[in-house]
Amino acid sequence: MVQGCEMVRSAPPRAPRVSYRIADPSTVLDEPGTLALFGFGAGVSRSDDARWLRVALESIETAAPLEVWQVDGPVRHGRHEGLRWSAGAGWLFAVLELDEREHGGPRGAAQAAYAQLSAFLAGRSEQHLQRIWNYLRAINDGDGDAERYKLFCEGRAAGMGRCFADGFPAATAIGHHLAEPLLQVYALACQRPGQQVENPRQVSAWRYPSQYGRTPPSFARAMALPARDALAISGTAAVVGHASAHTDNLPAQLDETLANLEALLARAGMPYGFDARSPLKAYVRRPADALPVRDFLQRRLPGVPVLVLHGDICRHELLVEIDGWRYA
Ligand code: 3EB
Repeated sequence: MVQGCEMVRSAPPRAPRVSYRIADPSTVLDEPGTLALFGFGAGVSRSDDARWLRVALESIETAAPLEVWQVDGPVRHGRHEGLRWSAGAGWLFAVLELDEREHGGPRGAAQAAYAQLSAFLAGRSEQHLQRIWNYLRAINDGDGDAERYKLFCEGRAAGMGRCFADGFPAATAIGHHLAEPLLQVYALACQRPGQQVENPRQVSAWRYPSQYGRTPPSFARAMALPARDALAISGTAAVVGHASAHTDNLPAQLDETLANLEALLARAGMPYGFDARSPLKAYVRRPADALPVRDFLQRRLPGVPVLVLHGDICRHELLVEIDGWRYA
């Protein structure tokens, strides 16, 4: 038998566990295996720990939980030219926060963020991007191709470079309401590639016609993580084919969004429905929709952890978007 030079391949790393917890941030950061920790809105505390991110979206809960990502081994963390990162057990978390004013607007900021992330990943063993979140201010401002979301899509495509060699990651892009034009981009990458999953009810985003922007959005509908033990689900809304459905009709948009989520689970070979280990986030454009959305989800997905956040969806006619995780 020829002894090849191929490296011995161990099993792909087990998916990070994602959960919502009411806890003290420093206690969670001290737990072994904490890869990343998120607080939501202006009220949360500050920390210099590279794994801590204050997300620029307000929660509708008065005492919002933290979101915790934990892996099966020790975690190291650091900083690299404005990027913050942590790594352990085959996984990498990276976050960038850019001021658009230093990059000439949303296009330049997105391009800089994706170029920096791409360059950083290229030097890491965990270079397979699985999942990415993007939060930018006033996402629907501007008309036609000058809408800020569309400029963001152009900059993202220009900056992404090699980190998309495996195909696009699963993603979310949501508008925040801070006064400052802050672009937050954070990502989960792994030593091994995942598998993109598309939705049979929807046109793939990168094939959207040009009415949605000169540069189509670059994301996959979901990513099956390398060990096939979890599905990372992109922001999912009432989009059927490439069209927005049920303009201004919240209950109908919620029904359509759930149908899209169920179709995605089926295509990925995941068990039907969601459970207590499958945390979801619902982003609502109008604060008054937050309680109806939470009630709808409690009724239709009983026992599923849901965090409802105030955020604008990238098409002005969409009122709600849902993303999250499904564990096998
Ligand atoms: C959609 O289906 C809704 O630009 O990264 C969802 C998830 C949406 C991610 C992105 C956009 C993005 O087209 C919008």
